[in-house]
Amino acid sequence: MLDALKDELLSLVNAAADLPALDEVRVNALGKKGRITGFMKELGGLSPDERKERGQALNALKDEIAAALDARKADLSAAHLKARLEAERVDVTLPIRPETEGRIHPISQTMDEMIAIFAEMGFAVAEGPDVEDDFHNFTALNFPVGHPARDMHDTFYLPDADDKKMLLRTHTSPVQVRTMLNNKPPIRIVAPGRTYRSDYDMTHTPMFHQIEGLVIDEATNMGHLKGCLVEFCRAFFDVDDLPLRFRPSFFPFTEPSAEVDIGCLRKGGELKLGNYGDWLEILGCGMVHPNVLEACGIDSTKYQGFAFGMGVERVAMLKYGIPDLRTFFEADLRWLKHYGFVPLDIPNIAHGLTR
Ligand code: 2NL
Repeated sequence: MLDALKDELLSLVNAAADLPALDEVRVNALGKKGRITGFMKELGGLSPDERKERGQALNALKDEIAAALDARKADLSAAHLKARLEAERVDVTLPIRPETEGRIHPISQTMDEMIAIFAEMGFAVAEGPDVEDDFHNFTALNFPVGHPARDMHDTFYLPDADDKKMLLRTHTSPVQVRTMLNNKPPIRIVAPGRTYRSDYDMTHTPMFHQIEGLVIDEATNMGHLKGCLVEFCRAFFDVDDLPLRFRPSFFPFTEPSAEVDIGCLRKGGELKLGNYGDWLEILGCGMVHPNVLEACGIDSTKYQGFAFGMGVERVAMLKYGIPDLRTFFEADLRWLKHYGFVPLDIPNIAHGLTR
């Protein structure tokens, strides 16, 4: 009779299609009101000899059913896991889905493109605080105290700290000052970042972006400066024969100083870059003034170098045909969708700056 029960229970165990069904079989066989448990309860009414024989048989049956339940449970669990792994399978090597909504702001994209070009030339990226003091923003850069050039910068002044005049940096030059104070030449860095001037009209916003570059070594000269900027402009604007014109200019922190124009053609409200005889100013540069080197702890009898600076908004507008400066900072989603860049379209000289 126990053999019939055993066969029945074993076939129920093997027929259980999933873990809940299997648990039901377990409860019906071995639970408090289970069938084997029921027979166990009847042992008390048997004679000692019968009880011994019957008890051993029931225990053997119980162990066999428990083992079958465990084995079936292991099989069902493995099958369940396998099914989940199949159903939830992801191919991590697939490219990103094309329907992503976010965009990279044209300013970020433009700065990344510029950094990619200078990085290829061996420049490191340097950063510094937006809140600066008068020494790093002006004094070290050869702006004499009380000099009108300080007023020309329309500086945002902040409450003084520790007797230091504090301000929002008016250019990224203080980053280079800090780099010179903390490092020995040779130095080859670019400093991209936010800058601030109290000015707001068609062509000025109180916050804007600059990228500046600095190269210092024992024999760095104006030929290196020219070569560097010609290579940069041709790579950035993707015009192989783009002509550059260096015009004498003035900055307190460089001597000699120059402004750089690139060749262009203005026709019917459109602008084309190339060798067409017309010129457009895009950046300023020069040889670092000896006073600046000395203020930054560099021996100006042993070292010399060049520096340059340009406005990121201006070149972004030029390269991507964005007509209005103020739209950069309006956070208009429709504008960003139109002028923004797809994430992961990371500027890289080898793959092209934009694809
Ligand atoms: C411009 C012109 C320029 C620099 C920036 C610089 C920095 C140090 C020393 C010397 Cl620490 N020069 N920077 C030099 C020449 C021009 O910027 O038109 N910027 C938008």
